[in-house]
Amino acid sequence: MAIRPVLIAPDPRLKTVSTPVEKVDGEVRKLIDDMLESMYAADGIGLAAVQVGVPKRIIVMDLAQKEGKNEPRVFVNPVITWASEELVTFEEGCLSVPEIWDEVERPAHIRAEYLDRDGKKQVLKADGLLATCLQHEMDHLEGVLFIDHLSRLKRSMALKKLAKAKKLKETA
Ligand code: GNR
Ligand code: NI
Repeated sequence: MAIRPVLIAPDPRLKTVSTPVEKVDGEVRKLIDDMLESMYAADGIGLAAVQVGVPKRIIVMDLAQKEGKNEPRVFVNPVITWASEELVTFEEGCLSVPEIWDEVERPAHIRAEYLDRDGKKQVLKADGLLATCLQHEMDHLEGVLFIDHLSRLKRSMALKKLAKAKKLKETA
C-alpha cells in the first residue's frame, strides 16, 4: 500500500470528468487500498480517485474514522437513482480545498447504486452525513468541487486564500 499525495485546487486535473471502471480487478483493488490509506493519512472522511490524480469513478469513505473506528466503504461507478426534494445544509470541507469550510445545500435523502470492492452490485439508501458525503464525492467524479456550489464572491475568496497559502508554502 502507498500514500498518494492529494491534488489541491486550482489544479486543473480536479476538473476532469472521471471514467467508469470496466472491471473491479486486482489493479483497481490496489488503487482502492492506496486511496483508503491516503484518506486516513490525510484525516479525511472521503476521497475520490481523481483527488489522487486517477480519473476513475471510484470513491472511498469512512465516516467513523473521527471516532477512531474503522468502517471503510468503497463505491465503484456510483449512480444516484433518486434524490429527495427535501434539502439539507451541511458545513463541508475538502482535502483538495484545505482550510476552507462552508455551508452547502443538497438533497437530504438519496438512493444510489454502485459496485463494491468485489465488483458486486449494491443498492443504498442514505441520509445525514453519508448522503452529503456521497454527493460531495460524486461531484468530484464530474470535476466539481464544493466551492463551485458557493456564490461567486465566496468562491473567489476561497481561491484567493488557496493561492496565498500556496505562495507562502513556496517561499517557506
Ligand atoms: O474530509 C472531508 N470531510 C467532509 C466534511 C463535510 C462534507 C464533505 C466532506 S468530504 C472531505 C474529504 C474530501 O475532500 N473528499 O472529497
Ligand atoms: Ni472533496
